[in-house]
Amino acid sequence: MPMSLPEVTVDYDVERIRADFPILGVKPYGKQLVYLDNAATTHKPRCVIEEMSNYYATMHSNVHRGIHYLSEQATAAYERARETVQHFIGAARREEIVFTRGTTESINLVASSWGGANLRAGDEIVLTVFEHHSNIVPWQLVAERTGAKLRVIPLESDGSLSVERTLDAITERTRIVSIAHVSNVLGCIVPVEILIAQAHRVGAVVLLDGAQAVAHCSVNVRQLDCDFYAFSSHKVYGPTGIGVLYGKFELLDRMPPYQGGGDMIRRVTFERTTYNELPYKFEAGTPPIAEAIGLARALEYLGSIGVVAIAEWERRLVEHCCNLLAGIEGVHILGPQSDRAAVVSFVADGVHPHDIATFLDREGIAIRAGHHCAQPLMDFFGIPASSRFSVAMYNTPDEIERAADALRKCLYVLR
Ligand code: 7TS
Repeated sequence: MPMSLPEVTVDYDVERIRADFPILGVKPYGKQLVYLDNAATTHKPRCVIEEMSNYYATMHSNVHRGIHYLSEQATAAYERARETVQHFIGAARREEIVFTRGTTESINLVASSWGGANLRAGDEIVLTVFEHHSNIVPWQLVAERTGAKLRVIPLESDGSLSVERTLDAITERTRIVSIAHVSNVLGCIVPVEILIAQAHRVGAVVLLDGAQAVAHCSVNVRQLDCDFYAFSSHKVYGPTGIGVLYGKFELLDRMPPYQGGGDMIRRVTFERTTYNELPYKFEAGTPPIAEAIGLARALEYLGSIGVVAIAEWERRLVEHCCNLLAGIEGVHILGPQSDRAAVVSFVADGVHPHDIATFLDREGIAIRAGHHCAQPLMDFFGIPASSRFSVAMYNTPDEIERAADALRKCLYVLR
């Protein structure tokens, strides 16, 4: 092994953390699992699984409607979950937290509701080349409806985002800047403060796609002063099927409903319907109750370990990974190596990313290969796909070494 181990944070007990995640005991093909597909979804600690199971066993009911014991218990737990999310991301008010199905729905909600009400022909929606498809297509849909245009901030040749070019793209025609806080392919942490200030200077609003950020860096929406923030529970150790849209109260309050149905109304007649107050105006139908409770438990768990400690641990894992991959002939890491959170994507001369992923899978190593729902970024690099290692709080230097060794073996066999 050519590289030295990364320095281990004194009080970061990764083995204790690993013991909290039952799935890490699964043995694919009889091998020890090495799970490096955390950018796709993270695993769930036992406390989240138990919290959801306990909810179904002891208090399940529909929320906000039944006047009975179970419904009151369920409603209280669901609303407590909202407050946990509020405090976790530093929102000023509980009404600013809307539960959605995930990042994708959160962005669609803003594009459709805010975009539909505020965008006009000639207005510009500013994005970057590395956006996930779920932060591109909703904007294309609303652009078609309104005549607004997408303006894409170009990347430097190494895949980095220059501050100058970013500031140049945000002009008096900009109505919204919608950008990933952390790229799911490059792992770059975007210096969003500068662009938020510039957007506000020209009277535009900012949506941050935090799908890849919340589990890996501390996020405080009030300090950031972003107008909207979107993230998914399943990428922060919580269940699938639920996500969050944070929006500033004044903005959400002025926006029209996104979907119609139960719970989002105040009074319905065939002539005219009036809408419920925030956040219920945006939560039509029976919400994902157990999932909200599971998400809150996941955030408490994340908070108990500490996002700063996790970020430091992951930074060392990623640095170790970059060093090991740089030592393998014909392997090229996508994007700059600095300011990178949890994600390392790469291509290898002469071997297709899918073949790499398949080979590693047989060694018990789960990675991702493909376009990562970022086809414009693949086009920018002139590649159809890439391989991706993405880490979480429970990964170890030893796992990174096993993955790098398996990659070396794979390239030797397949080249
Ligand atoms: N935005 C970013 C930056 C993402 O990485 C993802 C999912 C989404 C939005 C959509 O999140 P969802 O929970 O609504 O699906 N990214 C990935 C990925 O990189 N591999 O699988 C899913």
